[in-house]
Amino acid sequence: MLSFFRRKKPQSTADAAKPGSEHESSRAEELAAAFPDAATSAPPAAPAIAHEPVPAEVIAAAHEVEPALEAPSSTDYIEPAPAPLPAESPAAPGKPGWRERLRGTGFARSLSGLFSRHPRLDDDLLDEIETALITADVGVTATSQLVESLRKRMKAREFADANALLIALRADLLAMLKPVAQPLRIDTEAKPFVLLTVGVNGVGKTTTIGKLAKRFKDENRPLMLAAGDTFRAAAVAQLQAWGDRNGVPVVAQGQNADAASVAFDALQAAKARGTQVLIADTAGRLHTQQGLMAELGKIKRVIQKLDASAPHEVLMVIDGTTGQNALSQLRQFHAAVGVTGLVVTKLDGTAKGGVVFALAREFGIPIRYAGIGERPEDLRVFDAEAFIDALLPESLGA
Ligand SMILES: Nc1nc2c(ncn2[C@@H]2O[C@H](COP(=O)(O)OP(=O)(O)O)[C@@H](O)[C@H]2O)c(=O)[nH]1
Ligand SMILES: [Mg+2]
Repeated sequence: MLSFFRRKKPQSTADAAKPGSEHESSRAEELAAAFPDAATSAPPAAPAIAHEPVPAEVIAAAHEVEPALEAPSSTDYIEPAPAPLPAESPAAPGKPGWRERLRGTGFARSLSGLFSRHPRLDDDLLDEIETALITADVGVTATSQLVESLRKRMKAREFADANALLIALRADLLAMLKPVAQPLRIDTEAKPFVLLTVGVNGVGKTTTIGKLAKRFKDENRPLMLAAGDTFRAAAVAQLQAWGDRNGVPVVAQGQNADAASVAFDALQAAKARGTQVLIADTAGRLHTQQGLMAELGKIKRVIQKLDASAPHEVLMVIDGTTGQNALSQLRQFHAAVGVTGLVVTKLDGTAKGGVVFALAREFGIPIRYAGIGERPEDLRVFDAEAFIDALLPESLGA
């Protein structure tokens, strides 16, 4: 395990920069120990010792038209790392499958009994389907479209029986999800590939980062995590625990640090070490909290001071139990930072599941992963077929 915690934030920039200040004396050694390969990969202009861990002008300038940034200063991470723990064995494939995990969703439950109660192909069956879809959060517009199309086809005698209608419904639902089932591709040209996670409180951002850390680690990708949720000390510790478990370094400044500066420091560190992927956590915020939403924009701009192409993925985590409110969340976050991918979590348990269709239909933003449990292997690459099959098995109509 390798971890870096900032010892104590200097009181002021002036203090930090004071030659011979307590912050300066041992930094060169600490830095060398923490980043053994930094000397070869850091840009030559970059000073080896940090005098100003958080370039305030960078953050300030991020709000305006920005001047060119000086070569980045480095950080003052300390605490020599204990020996790395061996990574856990790779996530076993084929763990409890989608169908087993999604059985409890509102979608699966409301549709499972429907075809056996209404084996006849008639308007009642369509009405029941309509109610079930709306109840499962598919949304009124999407549901009406689906049901009206089925009704037309039924009147045109396209379906021989209820089972044929079920097959058509499955195909229509699949067609809604296919375009958004686009897995995340790590561009290894980006050094590092910066993944910024966003979303409201409690949706599963930190847990998802932990699961991703395990996944990337198993893929032998050098990676680093940034503890950008500085609102709660527990949030930093939570990320740190995931880092420890997977032998992944975590860059943190502790509670109440400036989230943008954590991201900036982490990106600097990741660049210096030749890290392939950097995942930044952020504090949860309500999409209605304008100040906090603006802070996300600031994090993004500060990151872009070091790499104009970053973040390479803005991954929004959405709680699958949220229902239609997920749509307004995504709208606001997208407006603030430009969401490029989604993770829908908690699809095990009591989620209705239908919100996935509503999101796909309204935004067309790629859905990268689905969270179907709390263990590391429960973050699955979003698979439209597996998802439909779990919610609406073909066997329902048999
Ligand atoms: N059942 C289930 N729980 C999850 C999933 N993802 C996250 N959680 C739980 O949701 C809670 C909040 O997660 P956390 O990562 O702290 O949310 P954050 O505030 O967005 O960082 C924790 O108890 C997680 O274990 C999931 O896919 N399924
Ligand atoms: Mg969190």
